Amino acid sequence: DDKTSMARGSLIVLEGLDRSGKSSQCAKLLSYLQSNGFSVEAWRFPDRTTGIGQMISSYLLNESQLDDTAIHLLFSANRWEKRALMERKLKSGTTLIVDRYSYSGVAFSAAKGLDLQWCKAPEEGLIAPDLVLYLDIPPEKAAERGGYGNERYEKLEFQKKVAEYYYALHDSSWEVVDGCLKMEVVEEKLRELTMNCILKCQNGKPLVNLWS
Ligand code: FDM
Ligand code: MG
Repeated sequence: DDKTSMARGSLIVLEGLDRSGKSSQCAKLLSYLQSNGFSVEAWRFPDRTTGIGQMISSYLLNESQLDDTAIHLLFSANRWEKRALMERKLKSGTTLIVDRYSYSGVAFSAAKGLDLQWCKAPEEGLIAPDLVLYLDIPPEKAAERGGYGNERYEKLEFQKKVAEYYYALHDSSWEVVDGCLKMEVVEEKLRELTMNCILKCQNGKPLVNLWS
């Protein structure tokens, strides 16, 4: 019937270290897709606007302390509280460009010393991204880019560990893009990969859950 023949949107996630260019590239991709007539929204995790998101934000700003396990589960819960809306958007044909997702969730917590498999468990059942665009940049290079802010995790030694765990999580949904290339070159590559993905999803690529 008509409902099933409607083309779905794509779940496209940008991942990478702090200062890898994710947020700028998300904004560029959003306006490119909008100007080409696509139904598209930009999301980000953590979503600091919810109750859980506010707890996460105060933790990141060092205004509160939380057990590593507890904050890991809050980051995950922050995705779970958006899951139903995410599925509705995708099924109604809207593409979502998401700045960070489960891969950040696992890589950052594992870098603190939590077990990798344990970190992955609460993400199971969230919607799997159709495409993960990983902006690859050496941690030292990222640190040089105007410096980090004052949030927890924005330190070179920690970012090096995060990078190692990101590589361990790399799967078939990933496209690694050299984040050291000129901004316009990165932008063009992301556009191309995104358009391919949107077409595949429109042509019936099924929506599946993590970790597949
Ligand atoms: N972060 C982000 C996590 O530790 N776990 C998560 O699940 C997510 C989504 O939060 F340092 C970390 C990554 C980063 C910090 O992210 C805030 P932004 O993109 O700088 O707001
Ligand atoms: Mg940050």
